[in-house]
Amino acid sequence: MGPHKERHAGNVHQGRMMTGSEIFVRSLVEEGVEVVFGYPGGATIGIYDALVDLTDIKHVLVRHEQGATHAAEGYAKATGKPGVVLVTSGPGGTNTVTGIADAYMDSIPIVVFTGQVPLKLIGNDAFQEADIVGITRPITKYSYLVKDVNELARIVKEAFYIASTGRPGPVVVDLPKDVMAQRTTYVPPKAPRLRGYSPTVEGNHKQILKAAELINCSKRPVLYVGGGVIQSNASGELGALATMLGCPVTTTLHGLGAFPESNHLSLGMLGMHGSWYSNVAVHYCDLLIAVGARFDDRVTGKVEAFAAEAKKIHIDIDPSAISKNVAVDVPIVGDVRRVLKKLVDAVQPLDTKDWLETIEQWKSEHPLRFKEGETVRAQEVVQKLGEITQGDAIVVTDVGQHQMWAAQFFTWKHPRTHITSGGLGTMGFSLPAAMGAAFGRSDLPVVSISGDGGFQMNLQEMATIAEHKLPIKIFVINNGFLGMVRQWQELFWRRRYSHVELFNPDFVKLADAFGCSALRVTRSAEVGPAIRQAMAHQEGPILVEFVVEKEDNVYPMIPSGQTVNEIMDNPEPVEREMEVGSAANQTVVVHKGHVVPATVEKP
Ligand SMILES: Cc1ncc(C[n+]2csc(CCOP(=O)(O)OP(=O)(O)O)c2C)c(N)n1
Ligand SMILES: [Mg+2]
Repeated sequence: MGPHKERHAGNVHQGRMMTGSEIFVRSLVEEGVEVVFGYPGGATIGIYDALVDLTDIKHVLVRHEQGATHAAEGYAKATGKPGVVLVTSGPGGTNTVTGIADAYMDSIPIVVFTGQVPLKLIGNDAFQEADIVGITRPITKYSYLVKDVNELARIVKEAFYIASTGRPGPVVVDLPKDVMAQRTTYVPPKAPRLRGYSPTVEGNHKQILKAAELINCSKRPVLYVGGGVIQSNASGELGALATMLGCPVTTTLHGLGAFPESNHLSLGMLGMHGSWYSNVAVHYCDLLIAVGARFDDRVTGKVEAFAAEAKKIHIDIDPSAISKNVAVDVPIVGDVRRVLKKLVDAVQPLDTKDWLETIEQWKSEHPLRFKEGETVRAQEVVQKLGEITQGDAIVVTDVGQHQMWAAQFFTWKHPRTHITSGGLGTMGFSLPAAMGAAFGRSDLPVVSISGDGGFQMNLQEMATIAEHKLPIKIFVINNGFLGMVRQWQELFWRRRYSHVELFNPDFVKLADAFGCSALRVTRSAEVGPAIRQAMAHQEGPILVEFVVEKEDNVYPMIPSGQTVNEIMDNPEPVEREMEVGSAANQTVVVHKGHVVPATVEKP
């Protein structure tokens, strides 16, 4: 029984005969579900009937099932609780596939309930039949086809348990129409005990001691932090370890927010579009402590060359993530938070003064940068948003150049405030995911940032957002291009642009049609005032279209599959005064793109 056992699902009570649909709804209430993102149809009409009298759970009628899955993901990321989706059979199910794959790649706990044709019709090419369990098998953590109403309550409980424990992920539960119409008595299910599934949460003591030994003799350590730190609510423990060691911290795209970027130990994001100094620091570190991260290829580039000389510790809840891409010296399987807690007790403060000075020097010589002019640049939109909100906002980005600029130029401060599609890179993610986040959290403003391309992939959810008067700030970064693809064509395909220029609608008029306030920004001077106006707007959503430089590029960039030696830094000059401190004698020679720090002895 969950914490909500005192709650009742409408007029449904234990003891009497109930339909599968009533048991289903009751089970959701028992799980403490607050919001369901759904879309009805023939196969789920009985379930929708059971929702009519339900007051404990809010059902949000999305405008497309893909929107429902991304909304569930946004809700889960912002709250830490599983997101719930309810769709009909056939096309209802297939429309959820992208969102399920997205949740699988980014380890997001969602439970997707799909209607199904009656059991006896399965396999008959029945109307609106699709084998959703088969279709989603490679992209789910687990899936169920419910064949007996007496198993329904147990299966729902297990589905939530599997989605949200261990390495989280999506679970699909397929609900045949006839099973949902059968009657039985509701028996509260016991706590799940599943053969072959018991995630290791406590890290192995000996391994933790081995890791501590490596840490205690390191001179140039780097903490490489992924989304697992946020998923396990371990930011406090991470901060304690970094501070105690004086160890610089770099995060992946999904790790943003796990460690405050205002801290001098922060290196910001690493990887293909990470900061110059984070990638160089990882290259020259003598110890890499990977925490809740998976050595994704967008982070490592050419794996053999990634922190090649460094000892490596890898802490992760998922044993299959260990040494999958990069072999490590000390693996620790367990819940990141519990492991970090023990590790803090086993290590000693390090003398990293020289290492941090070298890094400061790199930061001053190769900062993330852009030049402001008369026209608008996406970087400045994000940077001003960070300044105006002081980092106190949930920012949900889409996929493309604007996503990378947001990662780079917003000063990330809190966990669960950066939400994006990282693993799958799903355009169209931001708007529905922001909607899900806004249903889950009202303590912080929610800002959706999309490109002009991705925004058009799920813009139907504008209707849902307007209907519920969600005060989401919808920023559309309009560069008139599928910018990220254009950048690759410019840099690696001799600027032969192929189908990347966009013919766009009038975004302001479009917002108006949905009953959403809107404004357009075309000059740099208007950026700050427009953001302030949007942040102050409380009566429902507001869309701001930022018409930005058409052909701007994201830098630094390590081309796909290459090494830090091939890093392309921003051609724009460094304008800031160089800080001259005790590290003044250290020079970093960048020569034909090769990085040679003169004073760091090679490990
Ligand atoms: C569903 C989907 N289709 C195609 C892509 C490939 N893709 C990655 S970024 C990108 C361009 C995105 O353009 P836009 O939304 O305008 O953002 P910008 O890069 O211009 O900021 C494309 C087409 C993708 N990631 N997702
Ligand atoms: Mg664009």
